[in-house]
Amino acid sequence: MTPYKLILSGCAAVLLVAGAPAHAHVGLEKAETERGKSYKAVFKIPHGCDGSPTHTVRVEIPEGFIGVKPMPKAGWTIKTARGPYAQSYGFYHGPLSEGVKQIEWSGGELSDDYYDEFVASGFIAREITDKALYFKVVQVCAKGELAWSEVPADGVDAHDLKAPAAVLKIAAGSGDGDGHAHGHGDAKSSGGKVTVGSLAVEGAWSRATPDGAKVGAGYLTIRNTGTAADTLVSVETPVAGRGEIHDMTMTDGVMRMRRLAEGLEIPAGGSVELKPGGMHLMLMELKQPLVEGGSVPVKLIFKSGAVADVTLSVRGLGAQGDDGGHSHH
Ligand SMILES: [Cu+2]
Repeated sequence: MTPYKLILSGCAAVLLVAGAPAHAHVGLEKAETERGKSYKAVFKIPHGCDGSPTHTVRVEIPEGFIGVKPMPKAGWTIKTARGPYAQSYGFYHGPLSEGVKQIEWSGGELSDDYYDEFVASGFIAREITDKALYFKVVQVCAKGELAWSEVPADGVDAHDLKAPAAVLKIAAGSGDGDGHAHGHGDAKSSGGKVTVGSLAVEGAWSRATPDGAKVGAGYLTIRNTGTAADTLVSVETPVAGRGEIHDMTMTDGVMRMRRLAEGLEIPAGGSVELKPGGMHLMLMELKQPLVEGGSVPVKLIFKSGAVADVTLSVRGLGAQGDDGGHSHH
């Protein structure tokens, strides 16, 4: 297949003419990402349709790219079409089962001599198993249109295609699926202690990280004054790509960390202390170093739906946790 050139002749007769000259393809600025991450899709439109200016750009959102929002663009009108997803996906604050499936920017005038970009942001669902997502893009011009819609069959190199869809490669990454349903409780904070329902979080701190470090840790104590157990299921923070709940164990004299995939249970009437050498919050893919004297906002999400917004105060590099901040009774 080659890009179709639509020629409107006379009243309504439409003629399809194959064989337009080879063109630079519509592509994505960042062509690879990971599951379980937000992704900004920047579509690069390199030219018009065989000399004719582009006035509409229409993008099909592939299954698995969820929570999608188009970026407004001066001089262009946005239209979106929403619909159900093939399945429900874990999203920040609860499962998501529908959303934007198509975006259309129209009413613009992009000369064939110019280059422009169209942007949509969203999230790559953790649940997908695809190695690539294909975005079919249609460019409608004053005269004719180009349909970038070819998806390579297994084993076919995308370079052999005449009008390939924009491709986003999905690296293995962090897609180990914890799509929990999250709800919000009413959290109260007072003097370093945060209570939400029958849960209380206190003594929250972190340790400064050396320049270039990719991970940080968080320590705190969670008390459950209720009559039912609850489980800390996930951790979110703006300073890191993702948060995990870890345990540390000594095996044959070697300290090992492991992710608590099922979360961390806080027994009814009991408490759990996260401290150096034991259980801890792990902040992965740090976006900035943690600086002594600073603070790190962290969202603790529990199975019951309770959400505690906690602040970790950052101590020095060598801090071991015995220098205050804990309340032992
Ligand atoms: Cu860890």
